[in-house]
Amino acid sequence: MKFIHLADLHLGKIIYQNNLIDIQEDLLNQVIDYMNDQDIDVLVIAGDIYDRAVASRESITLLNTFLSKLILKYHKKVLMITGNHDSSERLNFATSLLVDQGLYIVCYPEKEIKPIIIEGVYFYLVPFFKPSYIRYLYENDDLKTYQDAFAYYLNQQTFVEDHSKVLVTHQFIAGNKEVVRSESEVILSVGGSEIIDVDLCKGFDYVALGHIHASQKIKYDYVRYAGSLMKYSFDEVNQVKGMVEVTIDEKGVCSKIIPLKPKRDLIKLTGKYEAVLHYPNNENDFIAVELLDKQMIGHGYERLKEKYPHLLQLTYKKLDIKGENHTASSLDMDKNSPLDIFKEFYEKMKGEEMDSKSQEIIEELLEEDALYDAH
Ligand SMILES: [Mn+2]
Repeated sequence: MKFIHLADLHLGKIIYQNNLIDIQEDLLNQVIDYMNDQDIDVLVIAGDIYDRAVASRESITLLNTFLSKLILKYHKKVLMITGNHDSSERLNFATSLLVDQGLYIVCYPEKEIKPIIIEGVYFYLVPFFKPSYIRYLYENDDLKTYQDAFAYYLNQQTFVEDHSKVLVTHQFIAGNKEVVRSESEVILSVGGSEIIDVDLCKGFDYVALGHIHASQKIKYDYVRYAGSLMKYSFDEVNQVKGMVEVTIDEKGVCSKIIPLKPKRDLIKLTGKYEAVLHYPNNENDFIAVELLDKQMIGHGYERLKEKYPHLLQLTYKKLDIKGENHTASSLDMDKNSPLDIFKEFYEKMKGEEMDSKSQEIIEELLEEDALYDAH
């Protein structure tokens, strides 16, 4: 059988005040076209459907249209889990609506996973969870880390032995090699305690991952992040974005990325001002310009904006500055506590010290690890 593995759609995402919904809609239509052309009947979405817990009206409409087309019009099956950006409560309402037609949405980890069986392949859907949820589900207070909770959760399950099986999850699964990260991802917890060892996923024929925005395999050929639907930050400009096509047959499992072409791409242009001003193309794209000039260019932004109407960012790489550097990177991240760093940031942004009431709020948030929830 063949299926498409997508993740991190982040519908409704806004970058630099630009709503990406039209581009996302076009990309999702490309997914539908490809599935129809290639006669692929199953779509797996490994979490982060929406960009925000409170999804915008247009992103809800877009998802509804997308799912209705796939399921009601083209009779495809769609398997979905929630990611850390999604609100389980908000996606959960739809879970039973279209089950008979082939829409499976799992928003909370089930005590005992009920696999979805399609053409003899067993799909196990594990939505994003924090350790606290598994502690509550099994009344086991010993599960402290993401790794503990994930290992325990898988251990509670009985997986089929004599059939191909696919695990779908949005936890941060990593191997011994560095994972390619992006600025557009949200860190789940400070200090890397959210990382789960990929070897816990052994025994599956394919592991469909969401959460990390660069499409990549993790240690094994069959463990794969699909990556985000499109580039969501300028550090992703060199990544290939798209959908992963997975084939499972008697020969085994293979997967390949099928690139998707956005109507408007994120591009980074580097060079001296005069050169960048005369580069060909890219007038239609979202642009970050990195100038190599040593001096600031008067009205540089305005003039570049005439050439690139969707210029979003202008930085200087080699500027000679005398005196203090006021960029965020001058903050001393190593020496200070998270609270100190936040205070310094606050002062730089607001030009005044944080009052004690605000400080209390920030302390509480840091303590509860609720900074993550706010995303
Ligand atoms: Mn994401």
